[in-house]
Amino acid sequence: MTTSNAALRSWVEEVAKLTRPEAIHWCDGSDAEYKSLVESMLTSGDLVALNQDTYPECYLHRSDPSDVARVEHLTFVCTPDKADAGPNNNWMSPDEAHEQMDELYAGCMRGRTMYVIPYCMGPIDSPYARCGVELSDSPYVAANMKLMTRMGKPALERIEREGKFVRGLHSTGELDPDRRFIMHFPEELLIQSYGSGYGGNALLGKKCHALRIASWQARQEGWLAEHMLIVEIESPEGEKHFIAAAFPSACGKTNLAMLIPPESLSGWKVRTIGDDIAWLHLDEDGQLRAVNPESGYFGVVPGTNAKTNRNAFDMIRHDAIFTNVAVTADNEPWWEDKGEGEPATDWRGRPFKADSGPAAHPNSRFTVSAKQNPSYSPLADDPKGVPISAIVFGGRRRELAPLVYQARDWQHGVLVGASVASETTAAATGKVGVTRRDPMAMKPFCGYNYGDYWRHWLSFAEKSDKLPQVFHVNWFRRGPQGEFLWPGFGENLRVLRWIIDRCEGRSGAQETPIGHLPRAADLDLDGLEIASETIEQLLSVDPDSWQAEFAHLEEYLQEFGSRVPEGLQAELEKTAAALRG
Ligand code: GTP
Ligand code: SPV
Ligand code: MN
Repeated sequence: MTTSNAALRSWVEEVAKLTRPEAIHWCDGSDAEYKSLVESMLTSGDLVALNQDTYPECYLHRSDPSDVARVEHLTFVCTPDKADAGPNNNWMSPDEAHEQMDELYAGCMRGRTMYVIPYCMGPIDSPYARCGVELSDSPYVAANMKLMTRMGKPALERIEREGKFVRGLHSTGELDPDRRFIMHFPEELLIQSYGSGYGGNALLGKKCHALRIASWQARQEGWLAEHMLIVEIESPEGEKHFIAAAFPSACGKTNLAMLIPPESLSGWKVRTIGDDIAWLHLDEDGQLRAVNPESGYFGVVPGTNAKTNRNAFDMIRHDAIFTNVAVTADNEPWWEDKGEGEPATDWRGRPFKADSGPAAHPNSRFTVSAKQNPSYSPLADDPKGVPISAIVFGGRRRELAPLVYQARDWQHGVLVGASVASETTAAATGKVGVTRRDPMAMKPFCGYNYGDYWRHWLSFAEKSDKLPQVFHVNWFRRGPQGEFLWPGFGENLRVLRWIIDRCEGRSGAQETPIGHLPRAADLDLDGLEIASETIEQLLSVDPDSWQAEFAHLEEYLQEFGSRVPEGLQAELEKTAAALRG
């Protein structure tokens, strides 16, 4: 196979000359092709078959133990001017990065097959969708891209029609952490990744293209590329709302997008549009609309069980790739908080020992097609996207941030987004549980200077008077014993309900310096067993702690110097003054 697009043809030739693959395979995205990729990985040992009676077409991939998460310290944005990447990114000059990468790529695919993987991010016939081509020597990448994106022939045909695509070059290399880099060249619409086979480092359509490169393009073109789930909520009366929510990695997006209503709210219906990324555009009426560029999920496995997320639990019972989970004596996948079975072998394939850490890696993942989700919304394929009523930011904060609050207006909402901070998780290498600033949950993914990004966010107020309401949530407040104060998961619908009612002007709130908070009476807590003191605690704002938080935020914003927009600074000063009373 080849293509009528000359730029693609010559790029493939040029890369092959540099990397010297033994064979080149153009992916057509067919089911037969997926099957043969799986077969070849079963032969090579890249995949292990799980119990085919209880988990049909499910496979396990054990990655190199040094290669289990995103590597933020090895991820770079390579712009000619360092200030354009901003203090929020690692930077290298494009010349230096190219030289370094060319050296790594030289001959790196010898004896291997290079897969040419054309993909489309977004519904294939959507004006908002964008295409890319990933060249990779990993069959695991090719198989995952089939599950996660609209991959193959239709994508290539769109590229041939439009002539435009983002280029992504990936090689697994030696999996040596000292020879590992994830490079972005936004001005060349180019991504180069070497030395890792893990999700966000290697599946280049996802974080590299749909967030880092796309956020750069979105700023130039007047839209937003965000680390957001998109969820559809239908009331018992048939009223529909769509909410987009940005939480940092492993902070609850997949779970919220697949929520199952608690019994007392059983007339409500919740459907998933997306679980990780949203591309947001204003339509001709000034309505913000969202598409999910992906068509599959690369989700956190630990914690998934019949009570927390029944939809996901059922979804990963067939046709799924598991990465770095444990295995039971019956050859079923196993993970912490699965709620059934017990591990025989840990994620590294060693006999499980209770005293040598968790059986499944804390960042073990599943890959499945979105079509397998019992709560899948067909609107995920709507080329127009869905109209967004509310934007919700959130983080993992054991203290301080209340269960929910609402921003006063768009400008304040941008400050609320910019003030997101969260405890780090196993999704990226490094220490877990350290609170860090993570504006809009985009710290690892914003492909340009955060100062310019906040300015771009603020500019939407000039373009529309119908922007969504903005909120902040925190499902992760803890009590003295480290227990979660809020039950979370399905019960989060109670908070979404208040959010929707606020958008419709139907529910009450109290004004505080940080924004509008519900009183306990404003939340539907019917059928929920929770002490009233706990609710009070979840809905309290402590001025002293918030003053300290704002001092910290102000210090953080200073890192961005004159790139911080005046509107954001003014909003910060307004809240800080209100907190001082
Ligand atoms: P990425 O895929 O890394 O972007 O993560 P995500 O934001 O989609 O996170 P996900 O929904 O996979 O949740 C991560 C972890 O948080 C899982 O172990 C969940 O079980 C847990 N979690 C999700 N929602 C809640 C909640 O409402 N309360 C509590 N306590 N834990 C939650
Ligand atoms: C995240 O880390 O936010 C993920 C997983 O969604 S990855 O694809 O590795 O980025
Ligand atoms: Mn994510």
